[in-house]
Amino acid sequence: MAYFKNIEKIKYEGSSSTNPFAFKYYDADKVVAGKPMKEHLRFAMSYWHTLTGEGSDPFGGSTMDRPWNELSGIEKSKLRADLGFELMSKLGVEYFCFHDLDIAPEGDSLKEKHENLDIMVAYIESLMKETGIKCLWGTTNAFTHKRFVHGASTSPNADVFAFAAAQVKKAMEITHRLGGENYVFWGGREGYETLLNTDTALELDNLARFLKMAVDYKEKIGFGGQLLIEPKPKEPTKHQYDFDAATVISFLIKYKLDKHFKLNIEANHATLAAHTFEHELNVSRINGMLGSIDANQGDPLLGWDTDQFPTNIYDATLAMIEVLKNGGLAPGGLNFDAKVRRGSFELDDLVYAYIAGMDTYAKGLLIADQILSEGVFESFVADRYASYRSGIGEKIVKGEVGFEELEAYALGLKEITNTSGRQEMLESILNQYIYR
Ligand code: XLS
Ligand code: NI
Ligand code: NI
Repeated sequence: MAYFKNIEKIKYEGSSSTNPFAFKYYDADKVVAGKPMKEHLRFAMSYWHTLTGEGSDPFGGSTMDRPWNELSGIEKSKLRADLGFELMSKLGVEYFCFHDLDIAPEGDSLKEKHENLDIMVAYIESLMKETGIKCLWGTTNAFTHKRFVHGASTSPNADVFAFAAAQVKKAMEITHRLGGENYVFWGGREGYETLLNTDTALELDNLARFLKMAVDYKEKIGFGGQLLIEPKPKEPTKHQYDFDAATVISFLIKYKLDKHFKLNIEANHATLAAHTFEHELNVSRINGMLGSIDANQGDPLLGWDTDQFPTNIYDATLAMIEVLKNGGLAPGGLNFDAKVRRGSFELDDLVYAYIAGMDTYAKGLLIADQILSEGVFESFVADRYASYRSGIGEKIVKGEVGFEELEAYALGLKEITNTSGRQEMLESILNQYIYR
């Protein structure tokens, strides 16, 4: 059955098209920097925001007009899956990402939860076969249910730690069965509200113990997917342990887990951490840890994770520069961890939202490719650091001098001359690339 009745497969029509149901920049098979756009971007649908989000906020309930509104149980889950796969097929989105709780009803016990998952995994498997759509990553929802009120692997209650372990075990098994290319750990409620009731040292050790168990189990079942951690500084807890890329990387190194994980960077989480998105991508990339992206955007006037569809070309361009420099994202990809606004409650709004997000990143990719192939910024940067390629700078880089030699050198200096950073000139060149 078709739920998007009046919508055919969305096609690329070019930037002058006025058809709202067409791509203006995303041309899946167009070759850019040596490979088709779709291989650079590896777009994924977020199961939760797209299929289970209801549009509620702290002041009001559901607004979304969805064909499953009157249904419950497995029937509801199946309808959601059908609609999701129709949407992805029509958009040409080749991957999806999911939490265990998104695809099947929770049930009254862990056993029932597992059984519901098995039914839905078989169902989704058949839709994947029919459509050729693949799983980018799976994850676990260990934050919605009240048992996770104080966290999951960082809960003070060992029973909760055990329950979360059972949940991740199962979620990893089903991700493996669905051919998932990655498995994500977003902290959920792994953080704290007040030091007055918290043993942070034990909680962090437990978080590391939990991740080590996940690595061991992954190896045991032969799951070849990449493990990813998704940093976020706050929300739902005031202090999330996985604050930002730098914090997560040093945590992983401290607990000797760094060889087993990469990072899934979310744009809105970067801005909540008071960083730019490109900063978080850059920190991950230069440490060899950039694994995947949750592409969304926040609202500069609101201080929470609004998870909006990305429409800012400037940000997408700077992000795609990092992705290209990273040599791509695979086996990661670009997941739209984004939801339509509460007022955009019709099914067509989902289509408009994905078109907007996909076009934004496609345009970002095209601009980033031009920037990198012309090398303007790179040659500026290379010149700026020229002092480290000869003379005293070269000796510093090669480790040939220490404080004594540097003092002797500095004593001989007459005057130190700096050159301008030319920020405004560079920003103006960037605008030229974006607007030309
Ligand atoms: C929440 C996170 C979440 C993860 C998956 O803020 O972004 O959606 O991506 O658990
Ligand atoms: Ni996310
Ligand atoms: Ni988020």
